Amino acid sequence: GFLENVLKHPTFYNGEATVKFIESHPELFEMPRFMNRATRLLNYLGEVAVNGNPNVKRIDPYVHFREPKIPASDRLASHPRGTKQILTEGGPEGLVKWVKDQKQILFTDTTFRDAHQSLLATRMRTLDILKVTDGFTKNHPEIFSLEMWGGATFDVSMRFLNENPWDRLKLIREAAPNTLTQMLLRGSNGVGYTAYPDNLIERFVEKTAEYGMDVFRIFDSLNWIENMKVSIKTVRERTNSVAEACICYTGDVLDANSKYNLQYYIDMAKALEDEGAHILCIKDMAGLLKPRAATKLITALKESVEMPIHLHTHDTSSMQATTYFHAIEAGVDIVDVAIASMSGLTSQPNFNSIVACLEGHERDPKINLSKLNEYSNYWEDVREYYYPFESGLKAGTAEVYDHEIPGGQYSNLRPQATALGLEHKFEEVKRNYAIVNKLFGDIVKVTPSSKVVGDMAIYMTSNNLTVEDIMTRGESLSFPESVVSLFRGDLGQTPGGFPQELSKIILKGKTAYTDRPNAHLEPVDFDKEFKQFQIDFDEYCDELDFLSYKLYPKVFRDFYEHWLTYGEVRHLPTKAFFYGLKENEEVFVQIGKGKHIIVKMLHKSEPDEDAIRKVYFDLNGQTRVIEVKDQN
Ligand code: 3PY
Ligand code: ZN
Repeated sequence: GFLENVLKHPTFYNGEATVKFIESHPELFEMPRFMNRATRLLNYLGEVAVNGNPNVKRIDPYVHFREPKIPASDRLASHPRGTKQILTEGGPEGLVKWVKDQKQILFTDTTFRDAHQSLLATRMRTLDILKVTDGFTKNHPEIFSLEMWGGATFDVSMRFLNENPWDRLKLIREAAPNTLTQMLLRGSNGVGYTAYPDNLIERFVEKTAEYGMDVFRIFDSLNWIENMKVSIKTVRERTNSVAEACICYTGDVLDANSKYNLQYYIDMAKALEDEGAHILCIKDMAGLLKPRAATKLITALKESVEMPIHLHTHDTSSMQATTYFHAIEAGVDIVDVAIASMSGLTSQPNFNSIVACLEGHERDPKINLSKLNEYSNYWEDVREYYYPFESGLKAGTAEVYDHEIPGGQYSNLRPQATALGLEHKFEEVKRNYAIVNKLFGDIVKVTPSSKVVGDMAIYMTSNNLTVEDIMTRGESLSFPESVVSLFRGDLGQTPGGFPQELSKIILKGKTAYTDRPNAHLEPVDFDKEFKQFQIDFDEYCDELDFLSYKLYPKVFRDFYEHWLTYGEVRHLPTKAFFYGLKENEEVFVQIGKGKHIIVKMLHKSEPDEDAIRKVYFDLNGQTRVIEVKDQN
């Protein structure tokens, strides 16, 4: 430890130590912290060696990992100019003007966020992203933005990856200084599943912008603009970033009987423009926008609003590249794609193939395809490390047009049903999902409203309930808490309101409210609560940790405790993080700028009478022993 270092130091030993001693020998402080960091990582590797990673439920001994090859780039060269410089120089208005002046189609790459959220349960680690961020943005400075934060990544990174989400933001920002960063923000629900106080949302937006966020894609899970206003206003008034406001696409705009008809979209687009949105996003979270519908919708929106239009979809039906071609020909400005090996099905359409097929088109983006393919190969090999989180979906489905389940939820729903013993009833869960949607009055379904519909569909399936059962004997049923909360008004209002008869049944005499959920929440007293926070945790926990804590108190606490014992596990290579080390396997771990450790696992002992195993490591040439209780 520290004292030992001091006592052994020759100056001290010879009796010459002064008050200045410690100040002039900072390495003595460095040393124990350095050792401590390494020890904590050994604690983690010891724990995984004995008990496994608690989130890896299924290990396939036959899976073979390949070493992902990082495409070549000039590490020392500076980044070519990109969209970030356009924003810095011209502000959001300058950027908007630039977008409108471009003839070629622009791309947002979702590989760092929605692609893995929709394919791999949001489990992509910062380390694997960072290995290619610098090179990718040097090789592809023409990309409009990188969607790399927000949505489910905020809580999943703490909950399952034991990583600080703010570190991810700062590190990607640093590695991509020429490209716009982009996040998904659920309006007044922030990056959570329920409404937060307005001043917490404001502070969250300000800090996120301050630490590197350029484009805020803001939506509401019921398309209720009231829930988006605070976010849009904060981005506009307190940051230099871009407010991109969404309309969540629902139903079929070709269906004249749907309440989500062309006029609905035009009205909402104009209303968002009036709120000050810089860019309009059509957020097709379930992949319902059919090719001919795209022509109709994009053409009408281009005529109705001045803002550039950004289209987001999921390829659940396998038809969405065609939708993009129609949208591109109708004048859409930007589309969302994922790198080939991380695209398709519940993820975004295939970036590489779309680039290839646009060759010679009047809106040809002229992107270096062979380089883009190298990145696809990198991600293909990285993806293998994440096999326990694959959804197992094999092909596109036309059923999505009936059930309208968002991409991210669709890949989760089967595992969720399986966990509840409903695997054999999965067809019924999907059917009930569509039935619940109708029952609730045909609502927008996206996080968190989609979760409520999913909860209700599972509840009906597991209890063998029909709509008639609910309408006739609903008084005696206890509905999922999320359903009661939706009908109370906690997620806001839906066009046309919730069906009244059902509302009475679900609320059982409680009254619903129709104003903003945030109006019912106590504002955060930042000065007072932050002081208490630092007392409860420690003085090194900063304002960003405080925001994590306010958004997810329990998740943050668990994450913090994990960190105390196991340290910065994000430094560990992904294979070691999920599967631990085999005997005599050695890993190189970069634990800071210019600092690394080399760890080899030597051996683990049999458990003793208290079920304790000793795990022997070689750490930079010295043998270290970690004791771990065997939980098996
Ligand atoms: C999220 O809110 O995380 C989404 O991806 C919604 O589509
Ligand atoms: Zn999405």
